[in-house]
Amino acid sequence: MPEAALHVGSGKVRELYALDDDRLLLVASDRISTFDVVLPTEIPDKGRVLTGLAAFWFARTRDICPNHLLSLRADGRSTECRRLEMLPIECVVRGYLSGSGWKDYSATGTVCGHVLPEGLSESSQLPEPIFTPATKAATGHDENIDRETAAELVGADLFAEAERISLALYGFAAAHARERGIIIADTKFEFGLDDERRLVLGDEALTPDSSRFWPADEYQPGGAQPSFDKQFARDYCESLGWDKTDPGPELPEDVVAGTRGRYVEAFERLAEIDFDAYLADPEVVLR
Ligand code: PZK
Repeated sequence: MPEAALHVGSGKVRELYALDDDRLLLVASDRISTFDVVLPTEIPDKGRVLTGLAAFWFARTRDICPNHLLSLRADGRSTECRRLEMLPIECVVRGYLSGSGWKDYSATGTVCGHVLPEGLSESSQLPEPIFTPATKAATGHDENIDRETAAELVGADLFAEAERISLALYGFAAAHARERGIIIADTKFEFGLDDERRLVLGDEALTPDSSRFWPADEYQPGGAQPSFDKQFARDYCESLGWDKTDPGPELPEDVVAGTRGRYVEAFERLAEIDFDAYLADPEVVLR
């Protein structure tokens, strides 16, 4: 655990500490959530996979956008990062219709003000990726907002830049992943401003916790898609008839092992680095 660092925040599965005035430590735990509930059983190394994958993307997208990464700690799950002034919007990009995007399209034919073609199905690929900002709602459930509302929240210039950069990041990562058998259906970016008011990518980006990863070889639009990483855990939870309220069920060891294997597989396919090499020296993802 971090020495002499003040705890400044908790996510469902991550913790945030202040190292000093300018630097934060983001620590990814091995906790997993399904159906919005954090389960009592951890997935060994899940936090290391997510930390390593996010650092891999940060290293490879520096030309598209600067990011908050300062260094990776030897534990493989902790990222030292620049403290930013975070924007009050979530920058979501969708290449496929799923989740709230599918829900909104089904009801209105639009998502965040984007008028979409008629006749799309659940999980359909969109004609082109769309930027669908959301607010960080206090309930924990983000709320989709239209472009005008988002532009009022951050200003028209920053909105336009966040949209352009988000679409560029998604386009790069989705193409890279698709060539390696993974569909990144959608993803959420969080940006902040540095002391010179430049837009900087923060948080954890392009991981299975901040995105929907689907196995490309099983892709079949017209219904929900299996999750690349969480499907074993979801199927097990569904098989119990659990009502999806807290507390969730303990996972048996075969489900834990299978789930861990899927996280490691996503890391190895995308980064093209052995996960054992990452554990031995996390900085391999930055080279
Ligand atoms: C920041 N969060 C969300 C993430 C949590 C909470 N570079 C930054 N500068 C300032 N603030 C943040 C970041 C980042 N990243 C991120 N909240 C504030 C969050 C993880 C765990 F508890």
